[in-house]
Amino acid sequence: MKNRVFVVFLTLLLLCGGLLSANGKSEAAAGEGTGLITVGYAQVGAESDWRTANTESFKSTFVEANGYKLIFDDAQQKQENQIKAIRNFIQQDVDYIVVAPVVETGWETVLGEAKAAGIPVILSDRMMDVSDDSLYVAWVGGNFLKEGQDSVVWLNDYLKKTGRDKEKINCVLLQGTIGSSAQVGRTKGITEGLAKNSNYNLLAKQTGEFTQAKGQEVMESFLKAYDDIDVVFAENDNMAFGAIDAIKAVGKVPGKDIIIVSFDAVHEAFNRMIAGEINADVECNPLHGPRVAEIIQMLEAGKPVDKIMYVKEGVFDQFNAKEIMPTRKY
Ligand code: GYE
Repeated sequence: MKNRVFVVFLTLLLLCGGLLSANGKSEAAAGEGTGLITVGYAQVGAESDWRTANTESFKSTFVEANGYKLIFDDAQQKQENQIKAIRNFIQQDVDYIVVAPVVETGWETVLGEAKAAGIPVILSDRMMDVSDDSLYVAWVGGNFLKEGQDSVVWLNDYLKKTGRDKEKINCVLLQGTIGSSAQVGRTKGITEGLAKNSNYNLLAKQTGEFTQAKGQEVMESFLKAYDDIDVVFAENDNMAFGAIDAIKAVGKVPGKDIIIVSFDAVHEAFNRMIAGEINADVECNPLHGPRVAEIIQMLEAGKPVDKIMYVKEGVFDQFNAKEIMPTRKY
């Protein structure tokens, strides 16, 4: 009899446990029971080759075999979608929230909610501009201002090498998503760099939203408006690919009639440099998955982490692309 009562009691207890984990903190509870660390990643979208490589880096790092459960959200380049995703992660009581913010501003409220829920937020790739930096634990990404500055330094050297450093040089700029830190930093670096030399004339700048289609469209309008463009700065490779198509369509030769300086240095950009269509490419490394995992492991071990971590990046051009290409990982 006693045994029977005990068995019924045990069954009830197990049932209760099952019910509890089946409601409320559903997703995280699933992670909890398995000992996995649950990570919600609010990704920007799928606008570029860089972004695809970044997504792949997270998906291949945050796998069960490494002790993680990843909840991935693609915001389709919309901040409101990212805010929704973050709120979802909070509701699911994930262990960590990772955000690659579409734009820099407008995050205080939702990050405040994550903080109140006791969920650490890690920023990756793009930065946020928040008044209280205790709203996030750490940020890791590229130094966009330096990237912009490096692109003009490359152009200065190239024009000197090709004997054009005394010429008047007309430039156009295809910008990324306005208000994203990748755009803000690169635009600042480029425009300030150009302003240092009175030979440079920045004819126009406009956003191509970091996409190939929009990059092509904006370049077509630049080519209609100006018949004497010497240099295009494209704030990412996909817009440069679009610009190349636009330049070819008006019968000009990309890389020769018009110098193209781009950002990211993805695989296809190396092909284009080898073909002489892109003259130079400033590297931006998208492989942040392992970097964020390292931050999480430090936090799990109770160790302090650096608040801001810049990834070291280089500049490649049509002269060294062929030699460097085999060493590239994205
Ligand atoms: O340059 C671009 C992507 O934020 C650094 O976003 C990233 C940028 C990258 O769409 O290709």
